[in-house]
Amino acid sequence: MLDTLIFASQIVVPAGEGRALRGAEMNKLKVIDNGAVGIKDGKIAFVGTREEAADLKANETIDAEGKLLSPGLVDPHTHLVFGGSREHELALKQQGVPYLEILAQGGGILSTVRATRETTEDALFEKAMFHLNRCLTYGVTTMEAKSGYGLDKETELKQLRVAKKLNESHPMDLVSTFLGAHAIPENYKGRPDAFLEEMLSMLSVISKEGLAEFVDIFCETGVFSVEQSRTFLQKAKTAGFGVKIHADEIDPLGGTEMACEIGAVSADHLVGASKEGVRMLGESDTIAVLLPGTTFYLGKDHFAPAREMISSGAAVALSTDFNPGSSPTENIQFIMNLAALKLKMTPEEIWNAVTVNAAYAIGRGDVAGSLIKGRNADLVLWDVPNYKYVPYHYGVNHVNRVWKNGVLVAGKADSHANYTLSS
Ligand code: IZC
Ligand code: ZN
Repeated sequence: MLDTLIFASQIVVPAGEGRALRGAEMNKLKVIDNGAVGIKDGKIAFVGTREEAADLKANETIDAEGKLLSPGLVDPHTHLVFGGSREHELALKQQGVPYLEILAQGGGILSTVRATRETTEDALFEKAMFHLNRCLTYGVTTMEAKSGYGLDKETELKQLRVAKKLNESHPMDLVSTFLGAHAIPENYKGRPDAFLEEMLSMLSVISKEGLAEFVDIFCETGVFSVEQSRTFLQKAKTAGFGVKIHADEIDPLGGTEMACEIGAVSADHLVGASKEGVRMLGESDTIAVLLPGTTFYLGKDHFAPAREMISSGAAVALSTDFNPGSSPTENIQFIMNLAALKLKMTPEEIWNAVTVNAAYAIGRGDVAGSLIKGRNADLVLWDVPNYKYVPYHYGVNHVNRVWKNGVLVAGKADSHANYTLSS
């Protein structure tokens, strides 16, 4: 006897074969028309067609005729825990002041650092919880959360502890990344190497308290150079962490190549990745995490070369980059729209990029991002007739209901339950 059996007009079943999908594989997406998914004890217990499910019995049966069912989405790059907000910077942006100039003047990331230092752990927890709930309503059931708004030991640990507590108390699975190397704080101005040493000295306590799995760095003009980033990440790797990098987001410094050379789990942004960087991505296991929402919000016309990356054989994932400065949005569906319009990715590539590949980008490919018997029953029911519809109809939330580990966590059992979009 199953706990729940859900019938839907179409089911998205990304392959989860033990690694991320790369190159031309990304354009293949298994879908089951008129399918069914069974849940037992919080795990996927059945995936197949309506006919194959005919004899199955369940305590609860949901007939979602006209709707799409998919795995819970995975958002692999967010700056979830922060104090304050930066709406005052929008006017500066409109006047043409560049992102890195705002940072150089002590604003941007440093403005959020001041606010985060001033916010209590409890208040940070409540604020992040608010955003986390919103992410869930957009269909995300697993996501990454970075620190990086402390830039001192006390506040970095405060952020990481908030993420840990959220992971323990919220249905979302949160994967934690230490981004102490996010900017150079005022008291270390002109002494980036000394600051990086200070952040490295935190790794033992982070490791001991289980506060992060990954270490990340912002490799950018005026922040950390490629060589500083390489040394820093290599030390983090030696200390047992998986490593990630904010690379070639604004200026093309060559962080993409370095990420491939040191075996980073992911290299993120990559807007300015060189031809050589793109070629190397195609030959390495480093996953390219693209964040078109950030490029859009920074008002740039040039987006990451996703097509070249996929042609070179790279594995591409997509993410919101949710943060209070360069990408204030929890809406991963809008990122799917931008991936279609600005990165020219196909609907199949986009679905693989927000499920299986995003899961591998944060070390969760074995439990999330696919619909395979035995995996976590993380599911999204969509008010759309087919998978191509989500990247197409933009700016709204298409989610009807979300299940995490088999439990309904967003949407209501009766919300739009009988509503189907007529074709
Ligand atoms: O707060 O501006 N790029 N870090 C690197 C960010 C964007 C987040 C922010
Ligand atoms: Zn980021």
